[in-house]
Amino acid sequence: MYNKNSIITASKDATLQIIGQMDAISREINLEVNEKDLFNQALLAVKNSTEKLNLILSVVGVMKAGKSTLINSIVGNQILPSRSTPMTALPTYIKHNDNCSGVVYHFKHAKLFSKMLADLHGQNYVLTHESSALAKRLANKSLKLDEHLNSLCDIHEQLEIINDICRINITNKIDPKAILETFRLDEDFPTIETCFQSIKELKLEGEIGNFIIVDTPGANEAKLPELKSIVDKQIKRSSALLLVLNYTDLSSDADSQMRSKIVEEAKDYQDRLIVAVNRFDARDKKSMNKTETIRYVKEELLEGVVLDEESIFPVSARNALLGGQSLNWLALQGKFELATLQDWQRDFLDNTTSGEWDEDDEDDLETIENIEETTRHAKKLLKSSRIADFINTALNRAYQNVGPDTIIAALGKLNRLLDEKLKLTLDADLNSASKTINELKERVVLLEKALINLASLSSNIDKKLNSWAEGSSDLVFEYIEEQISQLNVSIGVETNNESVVSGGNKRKEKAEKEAKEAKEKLIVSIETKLNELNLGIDRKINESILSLVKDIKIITKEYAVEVEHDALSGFEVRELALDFKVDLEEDFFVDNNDIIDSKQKKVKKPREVFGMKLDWDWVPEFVNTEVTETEYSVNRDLLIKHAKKVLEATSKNQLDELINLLSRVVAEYEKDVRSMCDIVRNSSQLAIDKASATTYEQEDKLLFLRKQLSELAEIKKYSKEVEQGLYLVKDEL
Ligand SMILES: Nc1nc2c(ncn2[C@@H]2O[C@H](COP(=O)(O)OP(=O)(O)O)[C@@H](O)[C@H]2O)c(=O)[nH]1
Ligand SMILES: [Mg+2]
Repeated sequence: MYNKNSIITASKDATLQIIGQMDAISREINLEVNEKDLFNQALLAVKNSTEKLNLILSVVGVMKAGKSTLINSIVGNQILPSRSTPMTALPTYIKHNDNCSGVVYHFKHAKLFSKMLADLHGQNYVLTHESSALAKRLANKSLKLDEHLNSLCDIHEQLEIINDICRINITNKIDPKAILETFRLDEDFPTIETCFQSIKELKLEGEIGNFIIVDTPGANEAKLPELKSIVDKQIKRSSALLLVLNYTDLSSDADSQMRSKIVEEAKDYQDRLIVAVNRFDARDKKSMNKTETIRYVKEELLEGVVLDEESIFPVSARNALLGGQSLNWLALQGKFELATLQDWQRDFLDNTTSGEWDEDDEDDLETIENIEETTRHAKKLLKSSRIADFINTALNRAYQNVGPDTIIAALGKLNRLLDEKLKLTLDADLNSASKTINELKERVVLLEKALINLASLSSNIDKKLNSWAEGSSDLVFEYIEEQISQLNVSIGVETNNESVVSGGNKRKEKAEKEAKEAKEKLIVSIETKLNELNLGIDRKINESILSLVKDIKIITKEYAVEVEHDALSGFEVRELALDFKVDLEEDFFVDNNDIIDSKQKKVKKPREVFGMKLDWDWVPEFVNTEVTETEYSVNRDLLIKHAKKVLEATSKNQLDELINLLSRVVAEYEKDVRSMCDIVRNSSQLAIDKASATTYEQEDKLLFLRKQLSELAEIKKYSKEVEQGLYLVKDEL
């Protein structure tokens, strides 16, 4: 045999332990600031209700459904004002206390509200309702609100003031945040403690925990969004719900809005939802009877909610209250006195006489005197209200289940927090952690590939430069050979051939003179051609160098772009690589001032090509001198051979110098390329190191998150077990 209380106590401890674990996990994961706040608030609320084992039965329903009246009838006293104008803005807590003979009110934030009241007074705030309690306080400069009160009259006055201050504060945007932050937990709301008549009569034994009924403003009553959110949060915190529907207006729009909200939240309440169909006294023969009403509510109005017919009660809160109060009064005071007749007593008398009670009527006055008759009426009214059935089954059940239900509700809420906040966030964290790792790993692979590419780029450039250096002297020779073999200079003296053959000495002399002049002309022409050739060599080498440089720049740039795009995004290599410059162009362009005009033939200015001097003095040797020939011509083969020989013999050093110079430039260029490559390599290495470090970090995080997730699964399993144990306790009751 197990003991109910010990199981509840153990479950309570287990639940608190779960709360502790969830709190610890929530600190370690990436909940957004806002989410974290909501989570902590929700967790704290569950913790509070579990620690105190508070069963919070929130009474919800549209304005004027009869919520306050129903609560009053449960308490057996007009503990709540039932107002004709919608005034309630905040939930009011009414706590059952077996040992309380009267009423005890406490409000934790009385000081804060006194200050707000004083502020309103300081601003000379003008109220539209001059008769309101707040207006009177402002007029009397009575600005202190009490933390504790014992008279219903004072309590109602303070509740009205607190509600009005909230409304004014929010409407006038004085400090709505302060209001929102004040009402976060159950203990923040004004609470009235009293002994619930109906519960006292149940004479229950062995229950653990507190039974608290909360009067909430109707869904259509707390119009300001800030107030609505306070009420919504309070309802979410409650461990059981009492939905009050209005029998006379069962299918109204406002009601249906409320109901769809209930349907939505029903999964949180399971067997902790009770429905009262109030104003059942308005039933006539044509309207739905009890059974039909219950069916209608279950099958039509609350379709989709897990709810048994035993949890739906057509009642008349007003008749219950009138009947109950009258019986109390008659038992304690004897009879109603005309001189001290209270409003509710008039209502009761009205009711007993079908609304025609008239104090000036002798007969009606007699009914007051007749205690037996009045008592009979009161009993009849109470009976017709069907409140006894409601209280006996519904409240009895709720009250006895304060302990288990509070913990079950807490567990339900914890499970929801677990699924909706912790697990979701953990899953997201886990996802992003493994995604980051994969991205980093991919990047490392790309970087390694980039480094391999860099090595091949480097050696490619090396090869290009070497082969260019090797080929450059051949290039010069080939060019000279090509140009000279195409040399076709023919300045003939052939026009004089006939006279040379037939003429005498004088003619011969003249012919020789002409031949000499022609030869000199030819030499000048050849020199001019050779000078052009010289320039051609310049250009040729320039072009060759430029295209080499361009080539190298292009492949280097391509490499840099590829590396940047694939592997180094976010690193600084890109700029360095793309800004990489070789200033070869200017050094190697031909200086136009160097061109020798053919008219300056006497000036044998040696041409310098990259430091190599080409002297054309030897040119005349290769012009034919035979005057008998038909034309003077150049022996090209000989010229080429000689040019090569001369170049090889006399200009070997200069050519070497040229190659040296080019090599130096190439080396210079290579140095630049290498330094760029070094930068790329270093940055790549840096990125790899960084990525690897981050990967380790992320892997640690991943491991941690996996552990947390499995812990959550354990908690969930554990809470299910606790819950099952509690249902066992409930079944035993
Ligand atoms: N006929 C009838 N009137 C009721 C009943 N319950 C409440 N009322 C009246 O309906 C009005 C609003 O009731 P109240 O409890 O303030 O509704 P609340 O806004 O839901 O709190 C009051 O005038 C009550 O007297 C009932 O069962 N039958
Ligand atoms: Mg009310």
